[in-house]
Amino acid sequence: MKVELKELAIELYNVGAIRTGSFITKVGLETPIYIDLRVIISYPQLLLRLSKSLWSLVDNKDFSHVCGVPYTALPIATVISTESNVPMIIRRKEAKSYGTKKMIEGIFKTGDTPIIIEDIITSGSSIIETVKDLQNEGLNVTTALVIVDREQGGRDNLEKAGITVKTLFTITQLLGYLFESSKLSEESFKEIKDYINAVKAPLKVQDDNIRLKQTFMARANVAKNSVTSKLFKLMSEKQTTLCLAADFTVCQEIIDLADLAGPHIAVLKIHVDIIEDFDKSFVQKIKSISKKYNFLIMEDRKFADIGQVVSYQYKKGVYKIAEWADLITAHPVPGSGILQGIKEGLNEIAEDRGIFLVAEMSSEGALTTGDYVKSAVAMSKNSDLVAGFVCQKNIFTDPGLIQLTPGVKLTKSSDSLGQQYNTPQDVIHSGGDIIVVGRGITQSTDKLASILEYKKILWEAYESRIEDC
Ligand code: S5P
Repeated sequence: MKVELKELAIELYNVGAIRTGSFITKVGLETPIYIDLRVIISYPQLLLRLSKSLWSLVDNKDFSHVCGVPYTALPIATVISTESNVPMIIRRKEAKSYGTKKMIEGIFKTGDTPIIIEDIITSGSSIIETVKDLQNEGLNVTTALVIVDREQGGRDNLEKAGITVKTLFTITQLLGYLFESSKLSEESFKEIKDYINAVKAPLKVQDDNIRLKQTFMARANVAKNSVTSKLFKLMSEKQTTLCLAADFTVCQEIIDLADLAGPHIAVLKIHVDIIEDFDKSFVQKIKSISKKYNFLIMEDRKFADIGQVVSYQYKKGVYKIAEWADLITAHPVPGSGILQGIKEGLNEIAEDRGIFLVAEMSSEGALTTGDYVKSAVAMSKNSDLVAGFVCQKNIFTDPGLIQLTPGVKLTKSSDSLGQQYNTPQDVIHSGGDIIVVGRGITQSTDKLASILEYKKILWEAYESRIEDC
């Protein structure tokens, strides 16, 4: 085995899967060794040898499935599956946004016992996430096979989570083989060894649910943006997570609804550009109702242009949104310039303002999936104006940001133009903090009764979420 491992290490080095020098990692740290096993799909014989060696690490091969962790380990899992005739399942990187929304592809049943295949472990978090999703489907996971252990605490984290880890190489062994076969000079061998020793401190696995466990009051203290903080506090005081979408086209109807709903809502959300009789007095009236009942006003403008134009759209034109809307929505699609444009639009505004980035949409077939969602979350990191995200599920961890979720009615349903509705309980448990309800209330014959009903159901779901977690 040792000879085979040494040969494999050399081969991996020769094909460029292991490189030495100076590299910057995903999280911005400098590293003298870089391992990227994606390249092995270009070398079928190496892929086969690696897969066979990995599979030989388990004596008792009594597993129901092999489950590859996307993407690098998928071809390895496929080879193991075809060579050993053990069926395969795949855990998706994100749930499908259409159809079944399932996380696991392939055929399986409750009680099945898959083994996980992964290329590299650092903190072990991607295996832990995979295990959680498999367990949610009733599968029983005990073992993971890994090609390289970076020796940064992943093994311990996984063992604490009840997963036995078998690895083909530790990074120290890999390095040793390369040194023995003169692929590394003594100097770089030493440098990399020192680096490995220095970074051996175990990494903690991030708890993606931390935000869901905390109360709004606690989160008010960690919010970077002052409107967000104010919003958390008023939600807590008024015991409401309700954002009412007053999508009326006549000013008076919005004003009447705001007066009726004011004591029970956290946010009144409008689309000012659908109003047919807009004038400045509307803004004054709605502002005074919001002060009287302590709720915030959101203009759901969904800005989406280059920074320069957005700064005009925000502060100029007929509506002068920057002057009165506590909160606005913006699409991340133009890139971070949109946040700068909005900031520019606030040059002469003294009040605090916040932006909700539309990371996911509720409508059927929305293109807001995958990397787009991740980039939207990443974009918020450098802006103190971002109050949170408009999204459908738990896509971020920062407890100081707010998840605003639209597409809500008492029963799961849809409209004829692509809107999709989930229930209040479902959206709160999917991470929703503020919940947007529009026609569920505005089309009701007794609006006040509806407002109170949504408010109560949503608040109870929030209380059960913080208790459950
Ligand atoms: O993805 C989204 C984002 C938003 S802000 N889906 C949405 O429906 N919205 C808004 O929420 C939409 O613009 C509308 O004002 C409200 C939903 O209204 P409803 O009548 O369907 O509840």
